[in-house]
Formats: sequence, structure tokens, C-alpha cells
Amino acid sequence: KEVKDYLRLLDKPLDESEAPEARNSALGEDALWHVLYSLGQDNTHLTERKCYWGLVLAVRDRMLEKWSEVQRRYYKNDDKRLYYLSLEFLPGKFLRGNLLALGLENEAHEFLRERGFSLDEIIAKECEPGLGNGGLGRLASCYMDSMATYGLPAYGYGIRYSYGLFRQEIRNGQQVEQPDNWLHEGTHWLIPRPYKLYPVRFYGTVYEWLDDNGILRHDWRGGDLVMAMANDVLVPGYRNGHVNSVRLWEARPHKEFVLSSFNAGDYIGSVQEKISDENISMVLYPSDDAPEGKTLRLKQQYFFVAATMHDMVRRFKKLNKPWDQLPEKNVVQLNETHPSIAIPELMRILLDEELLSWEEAWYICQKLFAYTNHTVLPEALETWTVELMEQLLPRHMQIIYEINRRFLEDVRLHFRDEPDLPSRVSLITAGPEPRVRMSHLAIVGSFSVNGVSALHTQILRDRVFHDFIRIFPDRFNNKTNGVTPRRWLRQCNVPLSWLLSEHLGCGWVTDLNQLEKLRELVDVEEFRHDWEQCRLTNKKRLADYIEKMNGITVNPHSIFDVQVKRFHEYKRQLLNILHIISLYNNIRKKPEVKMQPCTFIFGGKAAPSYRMAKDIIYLINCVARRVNSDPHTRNFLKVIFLANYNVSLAQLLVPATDVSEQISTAGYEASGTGNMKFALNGALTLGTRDGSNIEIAERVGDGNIYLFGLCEQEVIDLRRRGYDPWDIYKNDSELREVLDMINSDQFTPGDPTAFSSIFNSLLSGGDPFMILADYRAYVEAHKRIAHEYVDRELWIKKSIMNTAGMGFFSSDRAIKEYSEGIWDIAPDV
Ligand code: 8GP
Repeated sequence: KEVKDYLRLLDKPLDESEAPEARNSALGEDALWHVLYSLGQDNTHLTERKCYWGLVLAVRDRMLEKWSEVQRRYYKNDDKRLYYLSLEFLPGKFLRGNLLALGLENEAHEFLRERGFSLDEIIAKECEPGLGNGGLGRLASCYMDSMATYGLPAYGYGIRYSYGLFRQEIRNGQQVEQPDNWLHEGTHWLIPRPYKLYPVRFYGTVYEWLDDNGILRHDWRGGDLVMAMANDVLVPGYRNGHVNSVRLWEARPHKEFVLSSFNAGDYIGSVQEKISDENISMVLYPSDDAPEGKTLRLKQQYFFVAATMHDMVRRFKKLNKPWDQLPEKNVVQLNETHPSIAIPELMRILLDEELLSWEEAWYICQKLFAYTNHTVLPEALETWTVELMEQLLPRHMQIIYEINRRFLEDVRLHFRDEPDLPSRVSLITAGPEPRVRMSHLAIVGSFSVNGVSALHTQILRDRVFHDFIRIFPDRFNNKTNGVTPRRWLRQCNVPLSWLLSEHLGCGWVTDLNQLEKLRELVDVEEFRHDWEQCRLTNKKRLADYIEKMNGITVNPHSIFDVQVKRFHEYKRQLLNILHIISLYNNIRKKPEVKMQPCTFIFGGKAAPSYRMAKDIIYLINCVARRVNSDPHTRNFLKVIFLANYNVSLAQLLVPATDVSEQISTAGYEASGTGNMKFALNGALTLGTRDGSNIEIAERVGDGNIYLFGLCEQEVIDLRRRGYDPWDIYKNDSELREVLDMINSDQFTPGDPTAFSSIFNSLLSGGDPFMILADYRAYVEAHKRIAHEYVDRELWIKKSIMNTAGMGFFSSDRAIKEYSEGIWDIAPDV
């Protein structure tokens, strides 16, 4: 069968029979109605923009109807609700996913076609909300999709940043950050709720008073008030008529103008105050794995947490139930420690506003909150100085002291012969500048603490939170991450989706384990042929994009080897580029040896303040410039850096990738989720035994993945024994040549010190991420890949076996595990 057949059908629903019954009016008619009546524009002369926004509003109408039905049902059925608190969400573009979920893709396509527009082109121009940094935010969005598809009574909560993660440009090889003003033309995907407006307090004073029973009570007053305004984003389930929402808080000034200063003639001063209030939700902090100790960041955290707790308490109060039922009717999942100030905030509400006793309030908190940890990097574990906390949130600091006092008292009682234990587990560090350890607060205040892959959870148990395991043995559990098959297969890989549905039916979209049935097809030659054609179609599409964006022609028959993710030393983009340089040297030295052509593709952003990560981006671009212009090598080797890696670009790259680079130092990557997306789409993983790579290997089979290098224990042992990168430098001449090139002006003519910081970190700096230690094993793995890729039958079989084995990594499975193992909530569909 010709692949063209699949392509012709790109915009058609796979499973029309499952599309929900049509509404009375057609989508197109509604879109036209909205152009006139909602946008206030002439709908007899249509532009692409008008059609887009008209469609958005028509789709939104359909979601709103379902959403309000679903909300009423939650209330009527007295469902237990989940609150998923996350400082980041990375949903990607909305239109295609929403059309798919509602089964409206075909109708939208027809509407546009009749007017001379294309759905693909319109979607290409849709702006992407970058309200997250990377893995953590994208995971939150995959989970929202699965919750809606499973039908869970769930709400996402976060911040409506005016500026998302910066837009990355590459100028002269270097990363340049540009503001991401994603709301510049407004968006109808956000539904503003100007009447859902709550005050949030900062600073101020705590007053004490005695209640009728002689109990000391506290009252936090004064300070600055900022208003939190709700904006809802609707999240439809896949073809199940279920719609949930994510509520994003936007900061609004408490008073339009401060009247006193206004009257005193200080007009600008009073406007200034309004501006500083709005700053709270202005911009997302661009650091992936290192927290910013800035006041504004803590303000953001408390701002969205306070508004969210207010919302939860308001809904609960409508039920007229006693307080001890709060955790029976609600559960709060904290995505990392960023929202963990929710614990003292709820304590404050229960103690100071609802006048519960400490014991009652604490009992409720400990049954309500659950915490997910996403990182073991010590520098990423969040702490705040007591000084800042005391200033900004004086009442919360008092409550944290009291939580800590009671907790440590308990620890002393139960672990009498371990006098050091209390200081190790204390919520507050000792020393001249004491700090609050947010992870300790989250652990002590939650009933569940989970890691995001089997290895990661084991590391939490063995190392990071070892002391807490003994204090709370039942609290720790694993929930291996997952990705949504709707966006990461059905939406991003239309040719393969068609092929799958033709052979397996459409059920895999919501039941990914059905991909297992592919195992029966690996030996069917025609099927393998079609599989390869689908992959080639995707690779050509990516090649076109590269040509357009980077002006470089790449061969779609070359191996597409892709490493896209945030730039961080532990993710080891450096290992990748070192190997590329040595390949380059080899081709130049032995032009007679025929090599399998290879295209190495990089993408990813570096935190603006992360010098080393930015140097690595610069190095990659300098190597790319040299390699791509060298007539001796350019038929065999291309190096591409794609600027501004984001969800949309990932959707283009994932289905076109042959080799997925997942090469972090073992023990550092909590899970990874890119690894799952690539393997699901039939890429072969080249990876270390880190994060969820290990579990991927278990599912796809050792023969269908390229694992290499030191495992976590070996990394620790080698470091303990004493690791000297100079030894490797001396003994490996090929690698030495590469390193010496970096330490010269080979890639930066006239500037021999451009990469000396990289060279020094790898050698005199002790190579903290063991790049040289893993170098040989990495090179050998690449040799195996180049060798096996040529055997097309073998490679395609392996590719199919990858997709076949990835059912487990659906976020649907993960969400089911969370809802049964932690949340104790059931679907309401
Ligand atoms: C990331 C982990 O690095 C990644 O391995 C994992 O797949 C992803 O979370 C989802 O679980 N962690 C973070 O993004 C993270 O910890 N960010 C906060 C520390 C700032």
C-alpha cells in the first residue's frame, strides 16, 4: 500500500464511528457565528485568523457544555476530588488535540478547505503556551489529559504567566533569549473568571489572642494584598464526553489606585504599586533544575497556593460537612516542592480562620497532601531562608516552627539512640543562615511521597531521603512516569497511527497495551515495508523543516540521531558532541572507509544564567558550522542545532527519529519522558542505565535497545575509589585529540580559549559527570548502531518491537496507579 494513502487521510478522524453525536448546528456555522458576534468582525470576508478564532470559540462551546455537565455531576455524586498543584504546565498547542478528543477534526478540516484554508497551516501558526520549563511541566499536562480521558474528578492548578519560557534564538552560535509574549493577541482557550477573585496577603503582622477556651489564637493582618483571578483552560477527555479544567491564577492589583497617594498627587507612585502587584504572575522562572532563591519566586508559589486552597475550602464548605471529612472528599497532589507551602497555608486556615485545634488541623493535612519528587540533584532541592519566610509569610514560618518542634520531639522519642537524626531530618537547617527545607516539609506533611521511576524511587529510599524511610516506612512509593498516547502518537505521528489502526483497530489510543499485538506483525514483510515508509515520510517532513530553518540539506536516508532536552551537564550533550568530533576526525583521516551517513540533531534551552550549558550550546553550533561546510565529510555527517525546542518541535522530531539519545550520568535523571515518546514512535534508544531507561529496556527487550556505560552503583564506586579523568586522557589517543581540538581554536578560529571552561571541567575539574569514563562504551555503542542500521530488516523489526513494548509508559497507566494507589478516587463518567 502506498504511504500516500495514509497521507491523504491525515486530517480525517481514524474512528468516525466513535465520534460523539453531532450537535444541532455544524461546527463551521458556529465558527461563522462567533466571527460576527464574539469577535465582532465581518464574517462574509474571512481571513485565516478569523477562521481560527471562530473555530476555537466553536470548539470551546462544545467543551463548555460538557464541562458544566461534568461539574454538576461531581457535585451531585459527591465525588472525591483531586487537586493537582503545579507551578508549571506545558500543554502544547491546543486546537488539534481538542478537535481530536471531540472527534471534530474532519468537520474543521472541511470547513477550512471550503474557504481555501488548511488546518495544518492554521495550526502551524497557532501559538504555544510555554508555561513550563521541561519534563515536570510536560508531565503535568500529560497527566491532565489522562485524568480527563479516564474521567477523574480532577482539577489542575497553576499560574497564568504573561510571559512563558523565553524564546531561544541562535546568533553566531550562541543562545540569545527573547521574551515569549504568548498572550500578545489574547487567547480564547483561556476563560477569564473576573468574579473568581481572591485576596492573597504578603508580609504583615501576626497578632495573638485568647479564645473562649483559653487557647492561644493567631491572626495575620496588614501587609500587602494582591488579588488572584482565575482563568480556566478546558481539558477534554478522548471521545468520552468528559471535560476537566486547569485553573491558572493571574495576579491583579488589590486596588486600582492607592487613593491616598493618588490624592496627594503621586499619580505615578500609585500606578507603580499596581504594576508591582501584577508582576507576580508576569514571568515563568527559566531554571529547570536549580531553584531561584528570589523573593518573587516564593511570592509566586504562595500566590497560587493560597488562591487554590481558598478555592478548595470554598467548594468544600458548600457541602456542609464536618472538617474531618475534608480529606475524605479531597486529595491534593503537590508536583515537586514548589506548592508545598500549601501545607502551612491549610494549617493557617484551619487554625486561625476555622479555629480548629492543632491536632485536628494536622490530622487533616497529613491525610490530604501527597508529594511527588522529580529530582535528586542536591542543588535542586528547594530551601528558603528563614529570614525571607519570616518577612514574607510570618504566620507560615510560625506554623513551620511548630510542625518541626512536634515532629522532632517525636523523632527523639522513637530514635533515642540516634542523637544526630533530629538535625538531619529537621525542617530547618542549623547554622548562621537557617533555611527551611521544603522537601522535608512536604514529606512530613504528606501521607504519600513518590518518585517517578523505579531507580529514582530506590535512590530516594537509599540516599536522598534515607532517614525518612525509617521514620515513615509506609509513606514512600513509586509511580513511574508516562506520556499521553493522544499527543505523542495519535497526534504527532499520523502515518503510523493509520497503520496501527488499520491492523489493530483504534483501541490503542486509549488502551496502549494493545500495541503488544504488533509482535505478531514483525515477521510480515509487507507490514515492515509500510512501517518503514511511514518513518521515511516523517523523516522527509523533518528534513524539509531543517532545510527551511537552518538552510541545510539533510539526507532522509541517513540515521537521524536526536538529543533534544534541556541543556544540563548531567544530561551530557557534551558526550554526544565529543563523539561527533571524533567521527569527523575519522572520516577525514580515512576517506576510503565507507560510513553510514548520519545526521545528529540537537535542540534544547539552557537556563539564561547557566554558563556551562550555554558554552555547550555554543560548542555544538561551532562544530556544526565546521562539519557541515567540510566537503570531505558533508555527505556522511551533518550536525544540526534546532533553535527554540518546544512541544511543537518535539511533535515534529519524535516520529522522525531513528536513534534517541538518553545518555545522562547514571543516577542523575529522575525518569525522563522524552525517552518514552521516542521509543513509542519506533526510535531505538541509546541510553545509560538511568531513570526510566531501565524500565524501557525491560519492556522492549535488551536486544532492542542500546544500553551502555556505568550503572548508578558503578558511578558511586568509581568516584569512591578515586576517579582521574587525566588517566583516560593519557590512554585514549582518539579522545585526547578531540579534547585538544576543543582546547584550541579549531572550531573558533582566532579564539583558542572559547571552550577552555569545558576542557577544564572535564580534566582539572575532575569530570563531575563522568563523561570521559563512559566515552569508550558510548563510541562502541554507536558503532553497533551504525552496523545494525544498515540491516534494514533487523532495524525495522527492532523499531516495531519498541513501539510494541511501550504500552506500559502510557500516562493512562500512571494515572490509574496514582488514583488507585494514592488518591483513592474513581472515575465519574
Ligand atoms: C524532571 C526530571 O529531571 C525528569 O527526569 C523527569 O522525567 C521529569 O521531571 C518528570 O518527572 N524534573 C524537573 O523538571 C525538576 O525537578 N524540576 C524542578 C527542580 C526544578
